[in-house]
Amino acid sequence: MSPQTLPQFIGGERVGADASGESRNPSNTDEVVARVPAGGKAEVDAAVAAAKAAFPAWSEASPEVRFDLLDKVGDTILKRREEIGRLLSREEGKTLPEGIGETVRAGRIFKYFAGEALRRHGQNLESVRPGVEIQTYRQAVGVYGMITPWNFPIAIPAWKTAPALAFGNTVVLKPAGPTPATAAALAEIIWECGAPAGVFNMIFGPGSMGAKLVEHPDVDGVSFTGSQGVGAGVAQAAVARQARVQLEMGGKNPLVILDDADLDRAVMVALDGSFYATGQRCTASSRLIVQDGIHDRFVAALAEKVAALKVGDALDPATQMGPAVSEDQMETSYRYIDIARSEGGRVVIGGGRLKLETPGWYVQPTLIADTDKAMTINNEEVFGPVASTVRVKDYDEALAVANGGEFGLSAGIVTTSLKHARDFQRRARAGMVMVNLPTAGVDYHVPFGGTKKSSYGPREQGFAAVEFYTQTKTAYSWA
Ligand code: UN1
Repeated sequence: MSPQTLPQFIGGERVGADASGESRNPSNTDEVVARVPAGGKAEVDAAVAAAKAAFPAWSEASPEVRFDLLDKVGDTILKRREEIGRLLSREEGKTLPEGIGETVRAGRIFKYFAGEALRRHGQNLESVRPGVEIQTYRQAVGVYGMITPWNFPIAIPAWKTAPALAFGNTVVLKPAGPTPATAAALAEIIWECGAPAGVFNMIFGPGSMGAKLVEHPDVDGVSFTGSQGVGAGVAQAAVARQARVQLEMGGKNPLVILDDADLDRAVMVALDGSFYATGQRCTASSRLIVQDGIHDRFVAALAEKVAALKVGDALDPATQMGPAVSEDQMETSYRYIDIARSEGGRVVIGGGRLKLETPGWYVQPTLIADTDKAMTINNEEVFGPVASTVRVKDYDEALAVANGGEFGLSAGIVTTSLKHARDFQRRARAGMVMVNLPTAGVDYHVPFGGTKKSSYGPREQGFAAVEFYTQTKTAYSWA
């Protein structure tokens, strides 16, 4: 398949296809998926100016106009799920069912936020003073700058863009380097479905371009999903000029398995949470905290399933786990496996390099047992198919270990005890808690986000998104 050449999407014009960058198929690295223009400050300035110029008309358009656009975008994505899902899997490396599943999720997100555009978000209140009435409005904020990661190359752009547009804002989105073609497919659809010029812009370029976007004085709000290190800098730059900012970053998500757990359920939950999507989810279960009595049976049963996982080309129907997205990510996994070994972890399964017939960034799914909560492997995010186990004596110790560390995105427990499940729901220091479910794989119509260093600012998604993408105005009147 010959590579696509992508343009910049700025103010209704497809411009600047100089094609100096590229994305590759991680399942077969000989294959270039797309050639990408390398933008810089000029593209950021042009896109922000276009978004700013489009804001007054878009924010004052009837909510029905915004409903129609988002609903149509959602329908179009759903209709083209096979084709876009295939492109996504070819470019990102998740399996085809995962690629199609993510595409469907993106379509559903647009349809959800189409509805949000029409819903009542303001209030009428009585004043404490006679004759005075109060109304609150939820008003659009302005131009949003968005920086999105490669691991959900259509769903994350969707869950930032759809609410921004639904509530009357305009958007400049910079997608991640490894997955530009998938992001561009979304841009094409938003434009084809009739977004007025400047309402939605997408620009491609290096990380420094993202920094320019965050620093731009006409960008009123910034939404970022990516690594904790980059996120901290994004927040600093945004706060320095009092722009709104929201960050979604890493996780080191614990999955607690208690002695009373159903073993099959525990294994299924851990396998999905740790290894599906090649472990490249900020919500992945990477710390398996296992009670003494079930520990050995659980590790043996999980190892058996991990060993049987078929790793291969993302588009091969037999594949159960695709490659890492890039050479860097592959090397990161192997580096952390080495560190875990050197600190005393026991590699139960995987751990070696994986060479298949096609040249790809394949990683052996790896389970490391006998690790201590203080080890590097239990404190730093790997973002690959690597999980470690920590043995604990009882629920209290499990909760304490789960709550350790810098992150607090998602936390899970597998148990048949209502008492422990409820207690964990209340006391796990995480933004999302899962009982007998994987830590990863969330619904699209409810809030998403974490505590501690996992997240910053208002929650994303579902009914929470209105907080970040609108500003409240309180109006008083006397007549
Ligand atoms: C999920 O677990 O379904 O980057 C979504 C990530 C998260 C999204 C996870 N922001 O992995």
